[in-house]
Amino acid sequence: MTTVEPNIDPELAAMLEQLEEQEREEVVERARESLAETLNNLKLTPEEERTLADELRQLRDLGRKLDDNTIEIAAFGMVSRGKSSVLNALLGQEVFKVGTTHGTTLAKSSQRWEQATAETPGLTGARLVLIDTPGIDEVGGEVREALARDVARHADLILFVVSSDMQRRELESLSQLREAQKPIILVFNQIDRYPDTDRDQIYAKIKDERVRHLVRPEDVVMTAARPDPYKVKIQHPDGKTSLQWEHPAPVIEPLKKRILEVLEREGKALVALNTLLLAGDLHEEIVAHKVRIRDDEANRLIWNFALAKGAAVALNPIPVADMAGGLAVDVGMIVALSRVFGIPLTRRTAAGLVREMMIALGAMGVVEVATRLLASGVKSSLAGLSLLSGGLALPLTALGYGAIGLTMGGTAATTSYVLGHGAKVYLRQGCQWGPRGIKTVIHQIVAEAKADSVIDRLRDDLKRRVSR
Ligand SMILES: Nc1nc2c(ncn2[C@@H]2O[C@H](COP(=O)(O)OP(=O)(O)OP(=O)(O)O)[C@@H](O)[C@H]2O)c(=O)[nH]1
Ligand SMILES: [Mg+2]
Repeated sequence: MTTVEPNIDPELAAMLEQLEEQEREEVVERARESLAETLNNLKLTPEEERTLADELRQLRDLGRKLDDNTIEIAAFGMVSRGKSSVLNALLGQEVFKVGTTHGTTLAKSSQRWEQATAETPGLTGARLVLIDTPGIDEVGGEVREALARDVARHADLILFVVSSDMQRRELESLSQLREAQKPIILVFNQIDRYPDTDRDQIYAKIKDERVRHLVRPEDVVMTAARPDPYKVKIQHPDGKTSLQWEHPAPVIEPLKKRILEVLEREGKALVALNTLLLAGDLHEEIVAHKVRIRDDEANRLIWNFALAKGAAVALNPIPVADMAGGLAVDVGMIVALSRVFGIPLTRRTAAGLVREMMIALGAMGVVEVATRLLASGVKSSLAGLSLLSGGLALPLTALGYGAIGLTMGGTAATTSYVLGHGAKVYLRQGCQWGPRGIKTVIHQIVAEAKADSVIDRLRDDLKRRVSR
């Protein structure tokens, strides 16, 4: 195959290339607006804001990044390939720590790269930042993946540094980064260590075989960021000779040139698009988290209401079980639930919902719901219940008042549980029963409650509560 895929997603690349200067400004503007909108539309409770503080901070940082026109360039790769050295050479200063031992760089750190923007007219007003990262093989597996994700997520341009033909792990990690749709420049560093023919062979191999499907050939660049010093014999005028260390100048210009070319052409729009992508990810995370928080809160609320109602019935079975008082509890529960979902319902609407769900429970009937859910051990006491409704006094004494109370309490609690979860589905779907319809929703909740032995758990909790 001879086709060469561009460094970033082909559609994205084509779109970037077609953008006129003015349109690029518009992309930035759109990113800014969409970010502000995202933040405004989240409508979080103070509790949710606390739990989601980290994601929110990242979203706000993104806004700042857009305003400052910050472009993040991250060095990435295995240990001792010369990541820190490459960044230092670009800066023309020893800013990042360099060392012969593997794992010299232990954490992500950054430094502004001012000179580059001053030299490149197309980048005036941009704020370039170089980011150094630890070698990916130094940190443990999970940490490494998290780091790769983090770098891939935030960086606008990645310098993937290698110092010989690529290892399998380097190829894997390069393709992972590539999936994040970020432009990557592959830096073949330490070329001073190879004789010219070897160097050219390795370069050709990397470019033509290894990464052809991942990186454009013009984005594979050779450097010698920190060439080894060598000794030279100095001939003095008096005829004596001495040995001196010679430090060859680094070879870094081709890389610098390539970075600036990429950024000059695509920089602004890239940052804007990256911001949009990242904002989208963060937004999704926040919403998913919010849904989880709300779901937990709703489940807690339903359980407590169900128990409260169950306890009231258990302690005073006959009058409360006739439902009039019981329904008020269910209505209260649904009103409370609607607040959790930020769609407050009136008591009237909530009562309507209870009625609808009771009808959907239909032939099942309240007692039957409970019977279906009950473990066989407690069925005997329910048998007593049906006798009771038949007007026989005997089972009352035979079973004992407490057992009947508990059974009726369990039944009432289970009904509330089913109604609560039904209302939760309805509210979560924006006050709709959805395509499955109310009956299916309710019957599914009953089936799930059975699978989870909800009634047993409710009865256990109820027993504890009533006997306190
Ligand atoms: N000969 C030669 N040596 C280099 C070059 N670049 C870096 N080195 C040497 O390689 C070693 C590692 O360099 P670093 O820049 O610390 O490498 P790193 O990838 O940041 O390493 P970690 O932070 O440990 O992951 C040092 O001894 C450098 O002097 C180069 O272009 N040529
Ligand atoms: Mg380093």
